[in-house]
Amino acid sequence: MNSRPPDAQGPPVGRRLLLAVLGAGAAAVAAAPALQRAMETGLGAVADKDPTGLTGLLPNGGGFRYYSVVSSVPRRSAADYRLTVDGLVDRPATYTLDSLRALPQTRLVRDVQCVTGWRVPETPFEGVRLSALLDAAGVRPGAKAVRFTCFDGAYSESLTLRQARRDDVLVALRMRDRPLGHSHGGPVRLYVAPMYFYKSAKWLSGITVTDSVRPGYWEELGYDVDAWVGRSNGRDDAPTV
Ligand SMILES: Nc1nc2c(c(=O)[nH]1)N[C@H]1C(S)=C(S)[C@@H](COP(=O)(O)O)O[C@H]1N2
Ligand SMILES: [Mo]
Repeated sequence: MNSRPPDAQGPPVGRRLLLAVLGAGAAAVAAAPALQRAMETGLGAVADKDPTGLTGLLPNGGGFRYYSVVSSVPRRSAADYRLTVDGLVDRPATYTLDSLRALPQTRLVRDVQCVTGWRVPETPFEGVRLSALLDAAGVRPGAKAVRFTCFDGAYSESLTLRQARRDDVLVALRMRDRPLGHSHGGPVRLYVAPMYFYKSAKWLSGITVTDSVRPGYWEELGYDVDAWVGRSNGRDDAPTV
């Protein structure tokens, strides 16, 4: 397999997590190909029962690794997926997957960079510009930030309104020119091209416009809220945009 361990250049929290993961043992890592197959065939058996985060060391296909902060994530089919847009807006909305597909789609091809060190070159993402959903909702004066929530029930993210309106921030429906699979956060994830990949919340279910930035899951644990690749988290990676 073509995975390499995340480097240890990350912030202290990342290093502690990494050590915990490595401490969980080489046997499980050796089982990675089988686990990877299980995830790709949709069984997700072992990954969905691993509360240690060990699965973060596993490849998620094409150089990606699988990350989830919870041990099991419910599946949302095309039929039962919903995305709500609410908070400081004039027109709160609920989107189905079909209604997102019906909106103009933008395709971007950039590198993906995880804050733990791995990078995947030139990855196509495609979806609806977040700015389009914000414009449709009618952001009220005084709004300053956007909060993202996920149907895994635990993860969250945040952007300033200015960041959220960039044209390289997508509500992504496709990755690598295929519909987003469950392990990559499907059917819909956030994609924030210029920032470390933890900003790209998987299993996106809520977009709430707020009056101040509320730090996301990893940001509460010490990662930077302004997560520009190469200009944050004490790292000097080449920018992704
Ligand atoms: N809901 C949710 N989104 C998430 C995460 C997570 O644990 N839960 N991990 C983040 C991190 S740290 C990374 S590197 C990427 C991993 O995406 P992948 O599983 O598609 O490789 O998802 C980001 N989005
Ligand atoms: Mo990450």
